[in-house]
Amino acid sequence: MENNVDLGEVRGSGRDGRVLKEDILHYLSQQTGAMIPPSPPSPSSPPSPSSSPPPASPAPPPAPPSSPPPRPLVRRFTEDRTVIIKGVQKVMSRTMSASLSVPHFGYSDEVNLSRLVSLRRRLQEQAETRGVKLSYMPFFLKALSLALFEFPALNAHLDDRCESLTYKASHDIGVAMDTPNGLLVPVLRGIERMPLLSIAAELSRLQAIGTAGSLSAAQLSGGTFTLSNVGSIGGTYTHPVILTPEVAIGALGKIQVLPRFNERGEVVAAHIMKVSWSADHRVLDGATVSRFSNAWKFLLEEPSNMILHLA
Ligand code: CO6
Repeated sequence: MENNVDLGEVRGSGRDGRVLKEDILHYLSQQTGAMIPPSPPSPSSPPSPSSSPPPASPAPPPAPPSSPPPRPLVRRFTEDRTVIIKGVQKVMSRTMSASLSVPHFGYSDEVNLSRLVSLRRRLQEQAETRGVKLSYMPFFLKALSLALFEFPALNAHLDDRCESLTYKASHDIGVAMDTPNGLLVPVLRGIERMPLLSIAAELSRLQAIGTAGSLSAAQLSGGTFTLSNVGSIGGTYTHPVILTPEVAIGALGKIQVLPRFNERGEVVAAHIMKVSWSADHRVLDGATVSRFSNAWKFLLEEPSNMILHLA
């Protein structure tokens, strides 16, 4: 009653699902993000925030590195609300509904990025001295472009009636971005001609414009393939939706340190990322997408292989 808690919303851990005091403290800690001690204070001195200030307590210990960041306070609505679907959401609703009329198939694999992780660590400082933030995306994009050279059928546009497929010469890659205005997909144009640092700089530039909410219609259209790094937020496998008239899309999961066997059969800690491709089954088949995915994976698992492709 002191905290206006609806007991129906609290999961009881007592016998027959009874709600105990710990359950309420745990529930309150989830609502406020506050750290509540695991064991309740003695029953003779119940907390009474309204009548007396809480006793001074030592600062909570720092969270271990693996624990998720504290969740922001969520304001609960007490009444239904209806909002109008407009702006970016409206565009998303229209394009995604149209896209789902395309027969999609999914293909997934995992990529061992251990070598890429150490390579990026080595190159990061040099990139910074040139004023460029070098994340993993530029490597994913460069490898994508090299794999698309080998499999041009994935860098193509299909007309509405499925009568002609246009193999696009330029690799204009849409990158899904989580912005304050919602999901936007600006296009990095001609990445097949761009060195890694230029891709990194262009990505940061578009990210800044996207965050400011100033991407133009031209910057948001005309992609030939789309890549979504949703793993920078979380998740492993997903099922991305093709942005027509493109014929394929890739979504990347979170890079996780997981046990894997090395070539000597020993268990080692490896940086693993899952990738999920979706492709238009009217013009692409599983074997082609599998070979394309292998080519992309090969370049990322042994990034020195990309050197062979430098102009
Ligand atoms: N795993 C773990 N950590 C990651 C990953 C993955 N996959 N990717 C990036 N990061 C790290 C990255 O290294 C940065 O850490 P530091 O190096 O320590 O600084 C950090 O996450 C932040 O990276 P940042 O987002 O700033 O840069 P990045 O170039 O990797 O990504 C971006 C740029 C625009 C792609 C990204 O900011 C973004 O918006 N990602 C979300 C895209 C999105 O919303 N996709 C969903 C579209 S809908 O796909 C969809 C099918 C459905 C699920």
